[in-house]
Amino acid sequence: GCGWKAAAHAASCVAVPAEVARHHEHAAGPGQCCSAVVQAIEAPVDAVWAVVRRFDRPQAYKNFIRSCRLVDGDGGEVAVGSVREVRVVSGLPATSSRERLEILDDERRVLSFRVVGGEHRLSNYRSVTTVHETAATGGAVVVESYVVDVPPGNTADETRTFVDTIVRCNLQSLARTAQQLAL
Ligand code: A9S
Repeated sequence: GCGWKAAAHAASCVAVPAEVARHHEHAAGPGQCCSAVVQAIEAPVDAVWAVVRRFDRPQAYKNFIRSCRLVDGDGGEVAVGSVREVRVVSGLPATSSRERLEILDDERRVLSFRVVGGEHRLSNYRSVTTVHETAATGGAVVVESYVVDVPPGNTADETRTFVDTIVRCNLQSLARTAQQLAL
């Protein structure tokens, strides 16, 4: 599967435990594609994780998201199984996305969600985000991998280019947000 390469890349900069790297090994089925993006961040790992872990506040760093609300929340408590509905800024081939929290591991700093609905072209999108400490510099490395259906009329390469661009923007914005937080 893919994603593994990015995890291996991260593992060469930081010590990524095998049980965390394993989360990035996606099996893309027929008609699907997957990829991963790695971002180094000059902020403490706790500051980065504090932003990433807020499943109810993706707009804190994802600039394509205009608003977010929890659906079926247990009084707003975020837990595995929580579903959020995000509204998207204009200019994208999308208006909304409904996403379910699959993994929230504060100890290993792993978050994963799955797209379960909405008005967009990324059916069955699932991503895994892990945050790692860089021992030498006191900074962090984030690895985000995903698998998604290739939309009708597009190629796997086009889909990866589109999604990689969004994920890279998100992680660059995450870097700025976490660095601000750490000041
Ligand atoms: O939100 C993420 O973590 C990652 C991605 C790739 C989100 C993509 C998106 O939310 C849009 C930005 C709206 C683009 C979805 C689900 C579909 C899009 O077309």
